[in-house]
Amino acid sequence: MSTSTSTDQSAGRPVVGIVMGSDSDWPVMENAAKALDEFEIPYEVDVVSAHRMPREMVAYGEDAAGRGLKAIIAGAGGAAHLPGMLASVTPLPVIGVPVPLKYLDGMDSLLSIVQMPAGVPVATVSVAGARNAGLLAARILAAHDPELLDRMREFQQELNDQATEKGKRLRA
Ligand code: RP5
Repeated sequence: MSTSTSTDQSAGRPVVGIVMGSDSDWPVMENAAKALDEFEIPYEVDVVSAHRMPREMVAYGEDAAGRGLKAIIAGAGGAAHLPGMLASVTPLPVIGVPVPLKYLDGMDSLLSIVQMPAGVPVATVSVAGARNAGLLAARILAAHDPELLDRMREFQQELNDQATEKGKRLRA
């Protein structure tokens, strides 16, 4: 896992932060990075553990908007407090990714992330749903970026075409 990187395709400053509680989360979280790569969205990657490095975690959340980030994707497993704690200290949209661990099939991670108190939203994707987290971040950015919006429409058309083709093959 690389830290504080932007994509190869884009030399721009990171606009999405991908953070996780441990480097052991990376096999799941790299799918968020791959989705952002597909849309040439610059991002940064880091380990920011809510429990093992709480002061750094608060600093990351507090500084994120000022550093130019527009959204944060946060993944964690088990007692997964990272997305919610980041959402409590940043005004940016936070997308939470429940990472499944050895026990409980990710239910512990999911429930830790999704059950946020009113006023502190986290957009929670499915267990191990880091690809959708990346795509959701792309949509958030696309709302203010007509070019990115067009690319998202193209992507949706590709999904449509692929599904249609699969139906055709089944019917043949
Ligand atoms: C969580 O504890 C991390 O997000 C990770 O999913 C889990 C286990 O971390 P390691 O013990 O593998 O570093 O905070």
